[in-house]
Amino acid sequence: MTTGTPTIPDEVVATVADAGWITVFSGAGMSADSGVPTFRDAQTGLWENFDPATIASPEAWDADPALVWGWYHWRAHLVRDARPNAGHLALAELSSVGAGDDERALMVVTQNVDDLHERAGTPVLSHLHGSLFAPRCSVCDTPYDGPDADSAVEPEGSKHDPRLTPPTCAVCGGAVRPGIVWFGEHLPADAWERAENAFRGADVVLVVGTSGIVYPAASLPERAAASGVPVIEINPEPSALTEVATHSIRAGAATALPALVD
Ligand code: BJW
Ligand code: ZN
Repeated sequence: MTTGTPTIPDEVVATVADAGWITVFSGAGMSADSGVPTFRDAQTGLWENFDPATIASPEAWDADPALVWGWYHWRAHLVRDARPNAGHLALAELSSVGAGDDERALMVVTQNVDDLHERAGTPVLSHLHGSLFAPRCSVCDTPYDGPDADSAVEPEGSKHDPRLTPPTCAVCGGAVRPGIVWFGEHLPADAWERAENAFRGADVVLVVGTSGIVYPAASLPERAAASGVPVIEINPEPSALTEVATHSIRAGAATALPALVD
């Protein structure tokens, strides 16, 4: 949780206020103030001995599907219990300004697999890395909407072992996998194309709460900056995208975004 109202330079406020097309590029820090651990800080509780970057891989799924399913099941419930924070709500407010007179477009391109932008009232144009709430068959790709995709089932032996056996596909009997893009997997072509278009048309890009180290996602704000689009970073810490940012606001999303919008 971050507190205090940050000072936003007048130039930044004016850039956002004057923009007809704002593209938001969000990462895990966007949801940190909702109590959702960031990707690289997610080793808490039962998961403290596991490396997220290792679990989020096709190799981990092949080696131990119950471990991977248990991890995403835990995270899906954590997100279900979380609520959008003041940063998500500020973006929803920003998207409604000018609505009806075609003056402003707000495009959200997110690396996040949660649904907190949507629950705040902002449609997400592109979920680059998939969703916690769209599991599918690992064999035939059929979407899975069975009873324990989204239920409150506790992991088996949850006191000591976070593993949970994945459900099986009703069509082919294959194991159901999370609808997530793992390291080494291609991003969905349609999500990527929508994201590229959102960056191509932007008057300003807001980079919120990302370490900026995962590609090809991080190349989107890099390319926007290279073509002269102002890039405003909101992150309490420096990131790999700081060097391409026109301005960096060193504050959390839940304090900086309301200050930027008001
Ligand atoms: C706050 C805050 C507050 C805290 N307010 N902020 C080029 C070079 C090198 C490597 C590659 C390359 N191109 C591709 C690769 C390989 C790889 C990659 O990028 N690796 C790097 C790690 C080196 N990329 C891939 O494999 C991608 N696929 C691909 O390239 O396909 C083509 C291909 C296929 C096959 C062969 C060859 C090419 C797929 C990437 C999929 C990423 N998936 C994950 C996991 C799934 C989702 C999940 O489980 O959650 O997505 S990884 C993980 O990182 C997750 C995130 O979406 C993503 C980004 O992380 P994010 O959001 O930035 O979170 P954190 O935790 O890193 O940072 C949080 C930030 O918030 C910090 O900066 C804090 O300071 C800040 N913060 N509190 C604001 N209150
Ligand atoms: Zn199947």
